[in-house]
Amino acid sequence: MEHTGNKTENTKATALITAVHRERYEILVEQETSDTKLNARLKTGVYYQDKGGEAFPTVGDRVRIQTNRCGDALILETLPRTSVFYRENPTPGMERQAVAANFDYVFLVMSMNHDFNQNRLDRYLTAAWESGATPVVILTKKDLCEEPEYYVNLVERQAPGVAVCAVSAVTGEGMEHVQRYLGAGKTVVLLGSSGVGKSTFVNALCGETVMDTGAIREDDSKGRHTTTYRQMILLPDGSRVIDTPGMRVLGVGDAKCGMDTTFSDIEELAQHCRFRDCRHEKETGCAVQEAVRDGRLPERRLLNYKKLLAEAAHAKRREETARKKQLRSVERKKNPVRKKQYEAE
Ligand SMILES: Nc1nc2c(ncn2[C@@H]2O[C@H](COP(=O)(O)OP(=O)(O)OP(=O)(O)O)[C@@H](O)[C@H]2O)c(=O)[nH]1
Ligand SMILES: [Mg+2]
Repeated sequence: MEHTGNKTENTKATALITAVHRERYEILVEQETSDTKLNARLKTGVYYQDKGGEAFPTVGDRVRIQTNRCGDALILETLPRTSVFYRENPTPGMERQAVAANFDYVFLVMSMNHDFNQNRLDRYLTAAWESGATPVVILTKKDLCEEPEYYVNLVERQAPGVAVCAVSAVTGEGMEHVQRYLGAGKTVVLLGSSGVGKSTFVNALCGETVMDTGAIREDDSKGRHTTTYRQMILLPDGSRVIDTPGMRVLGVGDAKCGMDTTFSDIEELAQHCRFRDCRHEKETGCAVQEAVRDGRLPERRLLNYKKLLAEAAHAKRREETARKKQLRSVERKKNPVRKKQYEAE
């Protein structure tokens, strides 16, 4: 740690966020000899006055901290991210929040039972490409599935080029295929609905029970939200896995890049539409509708594309409004004259 030498003998360092609770963060201060686990809180003056929701630290973030002699740690700054997932802020008008950061791979976890859903896979893929990391589809519960190849083929056709691994975390079958995405310095984040087996998968990777798991409902395979907060688990081989609570609905955000990659087939067809601003409804010369008519493009896929596109546009508008509001609020706090003007407006 770098000694600042001031009166309170504070020291500054960088740390990794390993879990987020309501207002408490679990952090790991990486040091030459051994890593230290600490609890930390945000420096309110920095986060609540100057920065918006996006900058609030999340699991996987590297942060600059300050510690005092008692071992209390204050988070001063979130360092730039290489990849990140966001979700809409539950408070209307507030900027979106980061869910996980700085991962290399996104493991999209679906079980080969009632949970399997192609529209959800599109949504997950869009969010994964948008995050800046590489998606890998993990199909779980192979030991319970009579025809795993059926599901593998469906994913391969829907997401050409995306790796698919069919595994059983209970028997260990297929787990060896996952190893190529792990290793010292690698970070993966798991995404998937409650009950698909994310935590069981983490335990299998770890070789011991580090996460609680819970039984699913027999009739529809739905889980019971056993994992309640995001947590990073350090595997014996030096890789890091972020387990998340089951998210059935994951927003795609302003997902231009994610949409382009996930629906590259539709984007490619759209190049051949007669009108550049074709909405692929009833326009003459629409190459996308033509592909639906002659069976080259499943109608389900086009409908889902339009749905996610509309969602992305809505998210973009929402974000722009929230960002303007945040800017005004920062300016108001920093500039008392403007503050008076705002109050008068
Ligand atoms: N047979 C079998 N059961 C599995 C497998 N993976 C998970 N399960 C079971 O599925 C149920 C749900 O597993 P969890 O690991 O708790 O699921 P989760 O995705 O972490 O769920 P949340 O924490 O609620 O998001 C448990 O009863 C597990 O034992 C598998 O590969 N084979
Ligand atoms: Mg879990």
